[in-house]
Amino acid sequence: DTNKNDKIDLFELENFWFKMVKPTLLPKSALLIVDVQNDFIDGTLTLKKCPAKHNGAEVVPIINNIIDTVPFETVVYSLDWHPADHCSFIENVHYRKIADNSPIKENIKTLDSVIFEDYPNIPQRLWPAHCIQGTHGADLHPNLKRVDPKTDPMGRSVIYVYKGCRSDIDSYSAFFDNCKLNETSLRTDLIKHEITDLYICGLAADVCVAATSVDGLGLNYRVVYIEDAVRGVDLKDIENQKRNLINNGALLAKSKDIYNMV
Ligand code: VGL
Ligand code: ZN
Repeated sequence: DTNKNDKIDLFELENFWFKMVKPTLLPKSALLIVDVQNDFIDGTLTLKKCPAKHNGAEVVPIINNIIDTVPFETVVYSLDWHPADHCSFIENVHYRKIADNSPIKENIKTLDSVIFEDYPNIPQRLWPAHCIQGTHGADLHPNLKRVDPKTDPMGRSVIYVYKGCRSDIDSYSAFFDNCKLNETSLRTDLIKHEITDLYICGLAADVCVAATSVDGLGLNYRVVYIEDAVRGVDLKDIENQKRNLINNGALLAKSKDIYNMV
């Protein structure tokens, strides 16, 4: 009878949808949590002391709530991961020669930009020593939820990406160093999971979140910037970077709306 046929059709449609159509046609989304590390929250580069006076800890419950409620395909944790002699540390500025064309040559202060004489010959902003490999300051914030792919009820995969690991060049983006000479493992890992869409949040909005978003757009990912799940260094820079992202095709969203998008 027709009733039975309807049931069979529905079963087959469902199978067809989940096994064939969804994997080939529908986007796959990753949550990309940028640098939610102790040093940016209550450590050496605490955002509380930067011009915007933001409290980085505020993103932790917001991101945890996203993790708890939204069925992303993959969750990515990026980590700023510097050797102790890293070129971005104000403490190390005298280890390297300042170039003649450096915008600032003496009385160099934290947050100033300098050009060093040798490679890579681009302005390097100087920060207090932070996120030194293996230290407590480089750990993810203790309250940030770590998705475990073995036990995750939503079956999500997890990617960790480490950046800024070489002493002679900085890396704000989780994809490339600041000269775009070297690439991290991130793009390869996203390809493995067939990710098309990136939902980006974390620290700092106008530095690593912005750089990662711009590079994601450049690699043809669809990028959603989760406005209430970021905190940054400088209010003007945060606004300028946001505008730049919109001009480059990013979407802005609030965390409460993400559930309906993934
Ligand atoms: C960052 C400054 C220096 C960031 C990293 O994660 O936004 N900011 N290194
Ligand atoms: Zn850094």
